[in-house]
Amino acid sequence: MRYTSALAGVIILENANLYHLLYQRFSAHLQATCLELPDGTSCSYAELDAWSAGMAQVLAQLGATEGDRVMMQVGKSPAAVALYLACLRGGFVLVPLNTAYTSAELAYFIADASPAVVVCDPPREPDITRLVPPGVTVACLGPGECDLAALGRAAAGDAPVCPRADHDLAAILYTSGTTGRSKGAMLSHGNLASNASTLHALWGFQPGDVLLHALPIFHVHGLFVALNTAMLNASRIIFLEKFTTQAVLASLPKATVMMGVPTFYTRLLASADFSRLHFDHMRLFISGSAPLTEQTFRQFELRTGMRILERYGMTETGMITSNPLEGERVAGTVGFALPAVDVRVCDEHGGLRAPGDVGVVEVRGPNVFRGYWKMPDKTAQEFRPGGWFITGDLGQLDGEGRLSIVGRAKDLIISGGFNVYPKEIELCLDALGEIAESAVIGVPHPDLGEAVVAVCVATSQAPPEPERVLQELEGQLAAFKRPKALVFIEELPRNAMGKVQKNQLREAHSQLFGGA
Ligand code: MLC
Ligand code: AMP
Repeated sequence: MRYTSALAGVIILENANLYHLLYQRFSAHLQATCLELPDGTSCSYAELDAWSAGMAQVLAQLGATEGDRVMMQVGKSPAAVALYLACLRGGFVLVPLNTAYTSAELAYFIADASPAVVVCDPPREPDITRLVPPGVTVACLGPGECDLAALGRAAAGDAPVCPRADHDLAAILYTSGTTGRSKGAMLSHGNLASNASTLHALWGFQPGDVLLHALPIFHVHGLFVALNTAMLNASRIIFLEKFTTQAVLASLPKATVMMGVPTFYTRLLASADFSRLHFDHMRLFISGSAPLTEQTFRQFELRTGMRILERYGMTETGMITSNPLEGERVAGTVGFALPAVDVRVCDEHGGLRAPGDVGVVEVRGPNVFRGYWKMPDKTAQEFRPGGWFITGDLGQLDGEGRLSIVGRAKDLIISGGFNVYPKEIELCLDALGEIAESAVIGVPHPDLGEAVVAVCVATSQAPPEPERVLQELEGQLAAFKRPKALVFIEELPRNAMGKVQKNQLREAHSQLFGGA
C-alpha cells in the first residue's frame, strides 16, 4: 500500500491504517449514501471523508497527537461515525464507552485511559468537565464550549491519513473482568482490518447490499463488525439510533443484511407485524454476542424461510467463528474458525481436548488483540505460549471443526448482548451498609437471554426494601448492570472450601422470569 501525503506528494510507505483500507474500497463510490437516517437525512461517503478529515485536524489542534487516546461517550449519529473515522485517520486511539455508564463508572475509565480529549453529548458536558483532570479537553458532538461536530465540518477537507503499522493501536475497548475491575483491550489497525476483510468476503458482501444497523456503536459488534464490513463494501447503512421493533420493521423492507443480538430476533418474532413482511430482498440475518437459542433459530426459519447465520466473537479477538454463508447453518453451533484464525478446545492446562469433549476455547490469529492496557500481568495470564488467547468460554468441536459454545468458565452474565461481571455488582452491593454479602447470578429471561439477579444476605433481621437498595445503585452502575430482581435469603450456599455455590442459586431462581 502507498501513503499519499498532502505535504510531500507521494511518499512510498506501507500504510496499515484501517482508514486507508476503507478509503481504498469506498473511494470509487464517494457520492453514494453511507448513512441513511429514519428522518430522511443522509450522509454520503464523500461527506464522511471530508468531515472526518476536519475532525482529525481539530482533534490535533485540541492537543491530541498520534497514539493519544480520544474517549467518546456519545449516542449514535453521523457525527459519531465521523469521529470514529477521524480517530483512525489521525492515528488517535479511540476509546468508545457505553452511553449508559454513570459518572462514577466514567471516572475510572478516564483515570485509566488518560485520554487527551473526551468527547460527549452536550447534556453530559458539565459532568464530564468536572471529572477530567487539568489539561484534558472536553469536546461535544453538538452545541457546547467546543463543538467538535461543527468545528470538524468547518475544517472539512482532505487531511492526510496518518501512516500506521499493523501493530499500532486503533482502539481500546473496555471489558469488565472477574475481579470487578474493567480492562482495556488494545486493538490494532491490523486486528480490525484483518477481521473486517475476512468477514466482508466470508459473508459475501456484494454491490447493492444495504445494512440495517440498529446496534450501539460503542462495542465490537455495532462499531467494527457492522460498520467496517459495510464501509468496505461502500454499502448504504440504514442507521437507526437504537433497536426498537417498530423502527426495524419499518426499515427492513429496504435492507438486504441485518446484524443483531439474539434479543433483536426474539423481539421481532414476538411482533405480529413481522409475519406480514416479505423477505425476498433479505440476503442475510446475522446473530452474535450471546447464544441464539435453537428455539429462536427454528421459529425464525419457520416464519421467514431464512436461517439466521450465527457467529461467535469477543472484544479481545473480534470475530472468531462463523456458520457458513453457503452450506449448513446448524442451530446451537457457532460454525467454523474464520480463515487465518485457529481455534482449539483445551483443558485448564492447555492440553488439547478430543473432538466432542468440552473444554475452554482458545484462539490465535491476526484478529487477536495486543493485550490489556497497562495490565501486562493480566495479559500474560490470559495467553498461552504460541499466542493462544484463553477466551474463558466453554466449547466443543465436532469432527468437522464446527464449534458449539456450551457454557462459560468465567463468571459472566450476558444480558441482551451486554456483558455484566457479577463481581462488580457484588462489590457495590456489599459496600451498602445493609447487605452483609451477595451473590450475583444470571437467570434465564425470555427477552434478554439472561437477567441479572442479586441474591443477598442482610446485615439485620429485617432486610431492606429491594426497591430502595436498587435505587441506591442508580448513581453507581449503568442501568443494564443493575439487578432486575433482588432476593434476600438467610445464608448463601457454600461448598466445603467456602466458595458460594452459584449453580444452586441459579437453579433455585431459574423460574423468576418464567424460564428461558
Ligand atoms: C437496556 N437495559 C438493559 C439492557 N439494555 N438491561 C439489561 N440488559 C440489557 N441489554 C435497561 C435499560 O437501560 C432500561 O433501564 C431497561 O433495561 C429497559 O430497557 P429496554 O427498553 O427493554 O431496553 P432497550 O433500550 O430496548 O435495549 C435492549 C437491547 C439493547 C437488547 C435492544 O440492550 C441492545 O441494543 N443490546 C445490544 C448490545 C450489543 O451491542 N452487544 C454487543 C457487544 S460486542 P431503566 O432503568 O432505564 O428502565 C460482543 C462481541 C460479539 O459481545 O461477539 O459481538
Ligand atoms: P464481549 O466481551 O462483550 O465481547 O463478549 C464476548 C462474549 O460473548 C464471548 O466471550 C462469549 O461468551 C459471548 N458470545 C459472543 N457470541 C456468542 C455466540 N454466538 N454464542 C454464545 N456466546 C457468544
